[in-house]
Amino acid sequence: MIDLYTWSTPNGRKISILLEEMNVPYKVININIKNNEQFSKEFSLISPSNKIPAIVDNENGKSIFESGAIMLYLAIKYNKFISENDYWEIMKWFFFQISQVGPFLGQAHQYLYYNPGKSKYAEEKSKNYVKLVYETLDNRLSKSIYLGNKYSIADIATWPWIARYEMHKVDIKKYNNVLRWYKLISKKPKVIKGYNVSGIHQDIPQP
Ligand SMILES: N[C@@H](CCC(=O)N[C@@H](CS)C(=O)NCC(=O)O)C(=O)O
Repeated sequence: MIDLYTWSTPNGRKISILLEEMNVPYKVININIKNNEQFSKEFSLISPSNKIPAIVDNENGKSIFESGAIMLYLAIKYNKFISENDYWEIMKWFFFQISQVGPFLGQAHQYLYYNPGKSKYAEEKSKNYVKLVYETLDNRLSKSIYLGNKYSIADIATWPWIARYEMHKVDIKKYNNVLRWYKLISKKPKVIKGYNVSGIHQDIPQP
C-alpha cells in the first residue's frame, strides 16, 4: 500500500492518475496547501522542501518527494508506463515536463493568471515560455499519438498541466495536436478517477 500525500494540483494529480492507471492500492492523505499544512514538522520529514506530492511505500518504508522521482520509482517498481524499447523517447519528454512544462506553466499561473499587471517583464517572459511549451508539445504530437511512442509516464506527467490551459492564456484550439492528445487522455477512465482524489473537486476542463 502506498500512502500518497497530495492536493488538487497538477503535480499531485500526476501521481494519483499514475497509481490509478497502474491499479496500485493507495491511501490519500490530504495536505491542504491553502491552509499551509505542507509546512508541518511531520510532513517535512517526508517532503523536505514542504511541497506536495510525496509518498511512503509501506512495503519497504521508503519515502519519496519530487513528483518526477515518485513517478520513476513507481514506474520502475511496477514496470508499467515505461518501456525498455521506448525508454529514451519517454525520458526525453518526461524530463521536458519536469524541467520546463511544470516550472514554466507554474510561473504562468502566477504572472498571467493570479497577478497580472504587476510586472510587464515577467508577463512577457512567461508568455514566451508558455508559447515554447505549447509549440514544442504540438510539434512532437504532430508526429506521434503520445509523447513517447506509447502512453507513458511522459503523458501522465504532462497532461494535468495542460488541463490548466485556461490559466496559460493560450487558445488551446490553435494547437491542434495538443488538443487531440489532451482530449484523448481526458477520456481515459483512470485519468478521470485520478483527477479528483484530493482537495477541491474540479471538473476536467473540456475545450
Ligand atoms: N518540483 C516539485 C514541485 C512541487 C510543487 O510545486 N508542489 C506545489 C503544488 S503543485 C506545492 O506543494 N505548493 C505549496 C507551496 O509551495 O507552499 C515536484 O515536481 O514535486
